[in-house]
Amino acid sequence: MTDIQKVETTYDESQIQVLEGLEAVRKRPGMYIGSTSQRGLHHLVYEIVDNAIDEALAGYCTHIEVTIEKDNVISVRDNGRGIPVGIHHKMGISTVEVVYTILHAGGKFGDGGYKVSGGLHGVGASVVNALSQWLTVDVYLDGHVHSIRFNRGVPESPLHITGDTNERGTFVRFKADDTIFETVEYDYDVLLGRLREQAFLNAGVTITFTDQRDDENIRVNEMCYQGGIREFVEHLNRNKTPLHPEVIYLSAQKEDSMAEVAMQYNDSYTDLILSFANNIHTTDGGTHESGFKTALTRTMNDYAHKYKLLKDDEKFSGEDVLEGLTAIVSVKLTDAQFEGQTKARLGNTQMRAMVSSLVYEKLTTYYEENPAVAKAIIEKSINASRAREAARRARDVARRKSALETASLPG
Ligand code: TSJ
Repeated sequence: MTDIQKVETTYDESQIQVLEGLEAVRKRPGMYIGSTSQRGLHHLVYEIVDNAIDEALAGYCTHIEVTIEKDNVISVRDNGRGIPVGIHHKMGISTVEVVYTILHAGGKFGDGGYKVSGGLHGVGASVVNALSQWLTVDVYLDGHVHSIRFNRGVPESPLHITGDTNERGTFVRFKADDTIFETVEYDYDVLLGRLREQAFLNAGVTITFTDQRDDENIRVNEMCYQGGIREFVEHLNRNKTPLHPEVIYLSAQKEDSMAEVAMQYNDSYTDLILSFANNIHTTDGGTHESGFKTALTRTMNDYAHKYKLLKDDEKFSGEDVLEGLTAIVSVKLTDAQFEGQTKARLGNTQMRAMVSSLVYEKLTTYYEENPAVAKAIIEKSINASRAREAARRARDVARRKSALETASLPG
């Protein structure tokens, strides 16, 4: 068999796999993007942007442009290396086609495992492609523009050169399939919130987000945060009164994982703790978040006892030390395991230990070096603790009183 025949054979077999894969996504879209509501629609944008973010994390891309064009067409452009345009050695088709047509194992809502940063590119690109009426990719690489267009996931033709360029990067445009989604109308503010969050989580990356749908009201937001999650906390506390001027920032790195925490107390009575694993918001927390809370409570108790701010027999509860706290806990790791119904809780046990020792060790040092900050924070927790104690006593009194009244009722 000649080489050419071999390639063609592979192509035919993979074509069948491809069509079956795309069909599976179109049949049960909810499995891959959660739902076909506007929320699922927004997921398409996140999936594509995540790929550009990965390129930024790998250190090759500094700028990502996201645009809602007229007629709710989405375009995403990065200035990274460009998806490789060569023929994929196993599949016998261009890597771009592989990325867009082969389902990668384990969608986020499928069976768990999510590969991120530096690993496989295009985890969700094929899903977006399958759920788009049409999708185009232009790769700017080696002086040429390499282009391909898909209709409901099926390529019109192989990747081919359509022009010359001095630029580098990847440009993706797509129109969501209105036969699948309940609506194909994007909400700018919802997407803006998520893109801003990504800009905070990936310090130094510029994300430009534009809405061109209404000529009379074109919106543009350019976001780049050198301070990363420190600026995220400042942003969340923007309408509050901080108890200490600086956001506390703690970070640690191990072989193939990293953890960072940014925190600042304000004079309110509520807490806001957002946790992320591989840039994914873990709304149900998990090991990283619980490691943070445990270590925070322990650090505060140890410090307060050491400086006699609490009596030996008194101690802060977890709730006491959270009052007025705004914090971001962000971890990056290979092979993140997402658990629970919504896959929004991190399960990797090593992150509990990593975050808790990071916080215990570095926050203790921070308090020792910044006693004025420590004092302001401890005072806040003491007040929370006293208020809780007073409320408990008032409840007890009320209960006893009502028990007495019940006992003395006639009959
Ligand atoms: F996946 C995707 F198609 F959705 C997509 C990928 C969408 C967008 C907007 C950007 C990208 C993307 C992929 N940007 N940059 C890359 N980079 C690579 O795929 C790439 C390039 C070179 C090398 C290498 O090892 O030389 C490795 C990778 C992963």
